[in-house]
Amino acid sequence: MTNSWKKLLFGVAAALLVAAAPASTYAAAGCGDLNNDGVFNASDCLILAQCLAGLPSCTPATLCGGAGLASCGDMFGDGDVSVSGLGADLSVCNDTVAKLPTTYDACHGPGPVISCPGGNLTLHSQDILTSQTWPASCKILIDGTVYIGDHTGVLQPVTPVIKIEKGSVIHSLTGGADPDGGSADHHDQRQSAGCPRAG
Ligand SMILES: [Ca+2]
Ligand SMILES: [Ca+2]
Repeated sequence: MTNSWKKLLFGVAAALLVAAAPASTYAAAGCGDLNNDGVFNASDCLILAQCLAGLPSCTPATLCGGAGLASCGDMFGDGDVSVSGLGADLSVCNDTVAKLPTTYDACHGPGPVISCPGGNLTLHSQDILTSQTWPASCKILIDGTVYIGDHTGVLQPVTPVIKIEKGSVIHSLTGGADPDGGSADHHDQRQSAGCPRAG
């Protein structure tokens, strides 16, 4: 068998594997679309309220098109859809329907805790494009101009939010390399300090 035939057969086999790949069991319901009708509105928030109240009309496993409550109902984006955690999700749901601002974009919660070896971290001039959490255990020195978001104003698919834990220490170095001096700036983006507001 020639190399070209081997390549051809391999290509056919690969195509068959792709064709045989199982389709997703559930169509992905959009963020907050608990009844999976293709629209996010107050009806979805009513379902969340029923779940929060523990009403039998809430059947978590059947929500979000059968994928389960957690797959589209975690509107605060903290991974918690327990009864005690649903209050934050319902708050974001109601605020989003009312077109009120929320701390985080719907279904996108606090970002990961930053790496802070030895408890000290120096941030030089940069754009922070994704959400992150600054822990109280980390002393942060800002040496330059740090933008939350793109400094040219380009909006990100998910609005970056810096969660600054209560008790955090942040210093700005005035003698930094950036000619503007040390500063923290937010460019039409959002910051949260202390406990995140749920909506
Ligand atoms: Ca819906
Ligand atoms: Ca949640």
